[in-house]
Amino acid sequence: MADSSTNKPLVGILTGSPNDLGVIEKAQETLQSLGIVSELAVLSAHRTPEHVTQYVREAPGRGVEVFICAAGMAAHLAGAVAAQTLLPVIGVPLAAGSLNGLDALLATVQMPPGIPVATVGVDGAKNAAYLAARILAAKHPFIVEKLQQDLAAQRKRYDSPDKPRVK
Ligand code: AIR
Repeated sequence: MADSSTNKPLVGILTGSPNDLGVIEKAQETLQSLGIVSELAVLSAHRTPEHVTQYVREAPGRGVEVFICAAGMAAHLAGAVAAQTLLPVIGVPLAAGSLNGLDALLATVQMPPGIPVATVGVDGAKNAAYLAARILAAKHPFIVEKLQQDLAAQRKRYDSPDKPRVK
């Protein structure tokens, strides 16, 4: 039997600074377009580490099954969360600071063996949401349906007869 969408936040989105919100809010919008409720909090691995720990401990009780963690510069938030949970963690390196995201990409993706962070591209908030949806789809059939509809809509945009692939 297909399950129905839920009002529980299945995804917990964290970001390291209020200045990141313009990028990471796209993850929340994308999840919403797929019928997935999420919650979004500004928490820093360096500036508010105790609050990160408290958040990771309490989020599953509200329904969170996947974390998306975004940060720029020395981006340790996703790793710090992955160190404290067995739930999947998706890292979004952000283009903040003079290195334009290369620093955050390496800090997020280069995790030690045994503590994985699934890392998307720099500023890849949308793909973080799609990856979270695909992870959740293994358990929630309503998300499979939403993803199939979304993919069909994407393909339609490229397969329209007035847009030939070869000119
Ligand atoms: N940051 C915040 N705490 C730890 C890290 N790595 C990141 C934020 C932001 C960047 O540092 O995610 O992208 C700069 O933060 P701010 O608040 O100075 O703009």
